[in-house]
Amino acid sequence: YRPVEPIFIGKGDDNVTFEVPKEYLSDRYKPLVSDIQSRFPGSKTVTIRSVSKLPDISRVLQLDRHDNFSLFIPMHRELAAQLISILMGMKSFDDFQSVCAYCRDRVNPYLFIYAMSVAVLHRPDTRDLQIPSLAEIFPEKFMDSGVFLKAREEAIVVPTASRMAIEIPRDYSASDLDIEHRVAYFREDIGLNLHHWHWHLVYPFEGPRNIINKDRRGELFYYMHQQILARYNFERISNRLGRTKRLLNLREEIPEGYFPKLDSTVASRVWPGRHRNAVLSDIDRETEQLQFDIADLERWRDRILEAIHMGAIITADQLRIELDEVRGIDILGNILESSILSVNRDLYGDLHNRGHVAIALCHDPDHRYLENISVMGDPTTAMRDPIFYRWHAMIDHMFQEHKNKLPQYTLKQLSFDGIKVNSVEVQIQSASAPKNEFATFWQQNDIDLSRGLDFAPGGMILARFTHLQHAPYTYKIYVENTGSTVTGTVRIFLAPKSDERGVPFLFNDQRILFIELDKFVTTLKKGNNLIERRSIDSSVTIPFEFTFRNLQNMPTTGPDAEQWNYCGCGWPQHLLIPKGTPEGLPCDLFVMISNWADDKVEGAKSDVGCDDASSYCGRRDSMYPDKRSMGFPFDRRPRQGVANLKQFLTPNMFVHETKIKFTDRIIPPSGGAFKPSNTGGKGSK
Ligand code: CUO
Repeated sequence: YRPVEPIFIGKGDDNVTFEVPKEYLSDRYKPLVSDIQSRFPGSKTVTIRSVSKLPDISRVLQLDRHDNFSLFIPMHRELAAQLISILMGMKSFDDFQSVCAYCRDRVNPYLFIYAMSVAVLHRPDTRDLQIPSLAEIFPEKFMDSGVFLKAREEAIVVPTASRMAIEIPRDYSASDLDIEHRVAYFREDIGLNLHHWHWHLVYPFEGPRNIINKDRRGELFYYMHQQILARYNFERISNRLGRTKRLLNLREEIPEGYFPKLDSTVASRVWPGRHRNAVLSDIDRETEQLQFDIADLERWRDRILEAIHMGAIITADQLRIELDEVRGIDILGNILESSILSVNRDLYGDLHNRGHVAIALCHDPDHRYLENISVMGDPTTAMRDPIFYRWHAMIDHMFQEHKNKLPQYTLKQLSFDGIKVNSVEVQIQSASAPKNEFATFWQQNDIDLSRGLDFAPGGMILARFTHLQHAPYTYKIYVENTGSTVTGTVRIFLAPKSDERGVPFLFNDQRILFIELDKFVTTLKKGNNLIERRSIDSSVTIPFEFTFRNLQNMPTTGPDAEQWNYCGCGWPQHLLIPKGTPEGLPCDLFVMISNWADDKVEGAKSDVGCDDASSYCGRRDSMYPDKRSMGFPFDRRPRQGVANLKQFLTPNMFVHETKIKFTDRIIPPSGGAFKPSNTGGKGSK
């Protein structure tokens, strides 16, 4: 049973078959067992033993194997939650593996992989199992469907040793007639979409409460998506586009169309597109037991805004809870998303999730054409569509309304007595490169499709994709400490200096465009200190090998393997720096050192095996490792009298003008699949 193999055997070893108990086989396959076994001669056999009592999965089977699956559709996520509970409830690893094998050929594949991935991620006995990259299990969700026809031809005709990588065209989803296409390289980036899928895998909004209830998950929902928007707007400004506009009027035509060119092999359908000027409608689809109106979305939005402006929400038990500066954003995040931690789903509804659904089904709101969800209905694909950012801009604005009501940070809260940042430098790894200039360009890399495409005669089939990349660099931060030895948190951010018209930003507009580049703790001795930090060590990103989980190079079992799973969540290193412009996009590089004594979190574990991307993804089994509000110090309006960034600065902060210079050249893959040409890896410190 090859389709099961990639889940549990991480080495890309095709010679493994799973021998499942006969009663597990579906009726269709029972007579074919010996024939199937004979197709894999000499393979290693893993015997699955039967569990004493098979769980009842009849409800989970209500989603047909050939339907699409959307986490945003309540019925689907309820089924997923049920399967997650079943898998989490298996007492031993053997039982868990056994029930997975039982479900594998019965349950909808998308639903199965999602529920199983959540379970693997959260079960204590499966942490050392490696989940292959979703881009390998379901490559159809990440690239132009045209690639698969070519891959089939290559697999069938050409012997493995002579195969060539199949290039994924760079401009396959639209032409330059659509100005939004200028940022398609970002929206359709494989690593970016993998990050989003992983984030939602680590932070599901429905399922067993012990899985959902992670420290500050509501706040992280706000912050991670706020940073997505800031980064998207940075890319837009790099490409002479205006910042994304909120989707304010839900009854107006939506000017942005999107045609993804993705096929679903599971659902045997192409993913629907959305033509220009589409209009949202009330949704009433019996098969998915899905019925809600645009008026519901408007009502929820207005109720939440009213709560924000009143500064308090009403719980289901009619209690009033203040949206204060410590817990307010977290409560609001769970309400707005919404997750099962929402304190009152009856009153505040399910705004963000249902918005995804209304957009994802606007081409067939009553199911008359038997069409499936579009890309907005799936966290794996949603970020491809320009409307994702407009919808999230609307959601983010609501969060900002709350933030605007909070007290401004005082000078005391922002300062760090005795600490002065004297200078900051950025240097890319090239002796001839000018200081304080980031360098971006295109890079090609390969991904193995053979796990997700079950072609005979098998073997590796590479797809070659082109993505944005930057030259690795080092920060040098010069700090003076007039007191005794202290510990500080270094916070590094970057924002464009000017808006889409070339007009310098006012602080209050620029602050929400600052993207976090790094955050780390360091010791500052008395006197002068030089802090050096490499871009590849960023607390925001995961290295290229984590994004694509290079199966050849990765541990498959043991404690080392554990971190690879959780670490699938993280901004891709290759997108750490936005594209910039050929002449060099002027930016403000901001560095702040805050007092770790005020930042540290009692109970935050420091050695949890996966701390590569904690800024956006948190830390496994640990409190979020920074007590300050996420986005600090840019998450609130500035104190009175601060109009620009310079006026905002206290001595423990420093701003340096930098440029991002983009060169329109493509660096080819540096020999074989997955090898990053210049990103290194955190393990190589
Ligand atoms: Cu991540 Cu709308 O939440 O997609």
